[in-house]
Amino acid sequence: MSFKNPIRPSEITPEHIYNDRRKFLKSIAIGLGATALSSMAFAKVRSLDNIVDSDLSIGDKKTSFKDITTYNNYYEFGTKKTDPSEYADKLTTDPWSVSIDGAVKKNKVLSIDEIIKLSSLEERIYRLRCVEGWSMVIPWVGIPLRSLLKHVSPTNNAKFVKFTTLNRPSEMIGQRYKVLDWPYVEGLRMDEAMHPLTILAVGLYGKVLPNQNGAPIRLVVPWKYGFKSTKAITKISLVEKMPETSWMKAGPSEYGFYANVNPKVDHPRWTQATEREIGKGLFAPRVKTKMFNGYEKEVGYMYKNMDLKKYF
Ligand SMILES: Nc1nc2c(c(=O)[nH]1)N[C@H]1C(S)=C(S)[C@@H](COP(=O)(O)O)O[C@H]1N2
Ligand SMILES: [Mo]
Repeated sequence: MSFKNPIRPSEITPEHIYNDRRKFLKSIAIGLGATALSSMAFAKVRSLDNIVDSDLSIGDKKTSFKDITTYNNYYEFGTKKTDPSEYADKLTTDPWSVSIDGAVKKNKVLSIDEIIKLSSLEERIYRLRCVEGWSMVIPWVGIPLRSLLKHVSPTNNAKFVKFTTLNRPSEMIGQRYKVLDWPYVEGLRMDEAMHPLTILAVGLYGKVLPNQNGAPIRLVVPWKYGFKSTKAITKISLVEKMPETSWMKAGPSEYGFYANVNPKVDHPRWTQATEREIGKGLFAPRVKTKMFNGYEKEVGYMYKNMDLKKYF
């Protein structure tokens, strides 16, 4: 399956024109006053410049851009791996805003640009391990989720973070079928959300995130199965009770809230001890899955006294 429309205006416009245009838009915005700035749709001219390398990247060989963008799980566009790359270009990602509410000092609605400005953009190379038993190594571009959460000042009642994906069946053709309870909902415990490894990704391979990978903004939690990494986020709520996620509703005995990568706890229908690396060919031997996807040292403390067979 071919990758239909990866090119964004920011990539096809020569850099100086693009920068001038950006300055121009900014000057209009200033002319209109500060409030206009936040409501203007900057997403199209957004560039991912000044990306810094992160110490938290892994050194593994990256999966190709083609594989990362044509082998996807994104049920809003269908359940086949090639459906997202085929149908996700229909999604309008501009304008876009993310609302943040619940147990925070003040509710906020932020544009992608405003979110990006909360912290420096980092390249984070992470292995994405899908619960289905395959993995990829992806160079994400994003900011730590904790930068955004600190910005909204969570109150003491914030125990969990609930993420909600866009609900727009007119553009997300898979939402016309009730394969999951739409909109897609996921969640993290507060300490997991605040962990430095947890990021909001807005790009990959140095470019603006392709729609099939969750544009304009998606979560990435590298020690958890891929389904925790909510795509096309429109709402982030800080809540007191553990949110019931779409996957828990779909199959409570198969998909738990925690979803930590764990080679010792099998899925009821298949093993989690090994994984197939996408891009290595069908005959390449499966590799051993690592506890917490290789981050036991960094994240193990959060689950110290928990029975991981029970809290899977
Ligand atoms: N909104 C939404 N987010 C989603 C999914 C989905 O179906 N809908 N699938 C998840 C699953 S199962 C995986 S493995 C990853 C895949 O991310 P990628 O396609 O960018 O590799 O996205 C996750 N995020
Ligand atoms: Mo997955």
